Amino acid sequence: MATEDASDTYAAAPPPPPEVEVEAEKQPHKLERKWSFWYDNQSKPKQGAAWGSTLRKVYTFDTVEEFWSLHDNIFKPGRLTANADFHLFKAGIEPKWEDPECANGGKWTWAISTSRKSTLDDMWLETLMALIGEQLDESDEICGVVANVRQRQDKLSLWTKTATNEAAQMSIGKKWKEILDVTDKITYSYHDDSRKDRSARGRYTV
Ligand code: MGP
Repeated sequence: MATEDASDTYAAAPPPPPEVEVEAEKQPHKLERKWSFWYDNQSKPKQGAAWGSTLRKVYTFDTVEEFWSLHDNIFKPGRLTANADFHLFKAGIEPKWEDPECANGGKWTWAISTSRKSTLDDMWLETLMALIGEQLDESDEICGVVANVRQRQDKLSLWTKTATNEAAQMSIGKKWKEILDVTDKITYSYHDDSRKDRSARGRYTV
């Protein structure tokens, strides 16, 4: 009897007016935080130009709709020829060793062993979705992700904040490998080491 009463009440409730429903659909879906997309085209470097002189911040966004619009229009690194970088970083953090949030950090790097550009695009997208969806437990540790388009080998790097926090970095590295669904070894290097020696060895491996 109680059930019948409840369903009667439900059936008697008036449906929301159609204009209210349409308004709700129009609301953009907010992300947990703002992200900035950066682009660096190094295909025609000027003689003697300092590193970073071609790095540009392109767009900052904080909704799912903006993310997909960017993805559909410009977010595909595999479309580029060579010597260009795509970056997606938390808004307020510059994709440079010199940024205070990155200065004591480092990066996990996955060197892509296939020349299929679709692999770079797919893994870039998987990583972006994991970042904006806050899928990594240590999300405070994350600075952003970089896609390096190179003639010899494309790379993806996940930049984090505190290189010496081995436990956090290992956890991030393992999770990122799960997201990428790869068995290749990936290596974590300190920015501080890279600054001193371009071919410095990595510190952690998963
Ligand atoms: P890289 O692009 O991180 O290394 O740095 P990679 O990918 O091994 O080299 P590539 O030839 O495939 O591009 C390459 C060089 O760029 C470094 O040795 C630095 O001279 C310079 N560089 C790179 N980063 C990320 C920075 C940075 O954040 N700040 C400064 N000042 N220089 C950088």
